[in-house]
Amino acid sequence: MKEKYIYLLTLVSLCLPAYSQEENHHHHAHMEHSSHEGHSNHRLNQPLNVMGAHTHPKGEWMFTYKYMHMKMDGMRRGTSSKSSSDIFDAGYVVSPDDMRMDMHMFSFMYAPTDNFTFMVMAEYLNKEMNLDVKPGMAANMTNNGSTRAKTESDGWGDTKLMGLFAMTDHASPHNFIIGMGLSVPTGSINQKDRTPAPGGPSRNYLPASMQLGSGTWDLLPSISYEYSWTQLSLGSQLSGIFRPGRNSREYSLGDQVNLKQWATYQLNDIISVNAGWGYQWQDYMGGKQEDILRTPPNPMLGDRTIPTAFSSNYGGHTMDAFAGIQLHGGEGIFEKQRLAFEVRAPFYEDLNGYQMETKYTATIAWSLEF
Ligand SMILES: [Cu+2]
Repeated sequence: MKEKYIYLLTLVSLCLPAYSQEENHHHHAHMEHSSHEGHSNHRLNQPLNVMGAHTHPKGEWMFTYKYMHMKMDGMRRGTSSKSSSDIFDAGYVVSPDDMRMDMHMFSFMYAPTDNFTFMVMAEYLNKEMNLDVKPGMAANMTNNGSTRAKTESDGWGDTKLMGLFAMTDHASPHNFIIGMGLSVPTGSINQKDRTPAPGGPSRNYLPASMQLGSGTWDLLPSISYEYSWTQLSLGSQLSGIFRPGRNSREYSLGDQVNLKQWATYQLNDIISVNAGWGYQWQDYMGGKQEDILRTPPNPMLGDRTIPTAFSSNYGGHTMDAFAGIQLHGGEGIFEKQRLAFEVRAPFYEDLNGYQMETKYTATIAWSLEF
């Protein structure tokens, strides 16, 4: 536990010097910048996966709809890929094979003052996971002889509330924001579907990775800094998810620390492009998932049911890269709108225990600002 907070502090201290150094140039850059009309657009250029790194001037509001598709395929242990038969050899009876998640996110931002912006976010999720069942006796005893199974869940996820404090002026090329958020457990952790089970498939609780929410009240602190020139902006954000306590099913998803760095470039009045990278650390799952079968009905089949049932198969280190393109409204009725696309894929995954590999995430978003 102590180790991870030291880790967090180190990341914070890496981010801060960048801010204090920039401060020296503040007045000069500000003079140059205030004459440039397009500047206020910059805060809408940010990559779609970066949240809470911009605020609005007093009285302004913004609505965003995002659609996200994520694909996971195959298993991994640490940094090496594993096949389903590797998972069976490790003693498991069932192995996840591939998974997809589709997410509809609705967010609303409003700025009662120049220094404070409030944000509410809701999400609707649909998840599907395909499973491989160990052939032979295991498939016969738990899955009517079939080596394939499919599970699905859908519904509303957790709702996030966020307060964003702008530490710099809106006309300034500096954009320094401190965010404090809360994730309200509105998402279900009681989703069930037909799974392989003793005596044949039956309706059972799905593992945490197939549930819609965390089940815990989570704290979402963040600190973001971005510097904008006329066309180019460079930003970085450190954020975390901290989950005190356990949920009603006696587990808690691992705490998370995220570091993201990005560059955006405004090509003309309409088009901007962005690219960046992120590092994510997530702790092991806390506690144990109650009501999930961990031991196969017959010891002859194997020692363990499925990797997702075990807390030690959650968490790890991931680094990913992302790139996006955004279309801004230009003039007329589209002036206050934005259409954005983004793709994101990991280039490094060091996962705890046995887990699915993430392949890519694609996002499309539409925003309206008033
Ligand atoms: Cu906004």
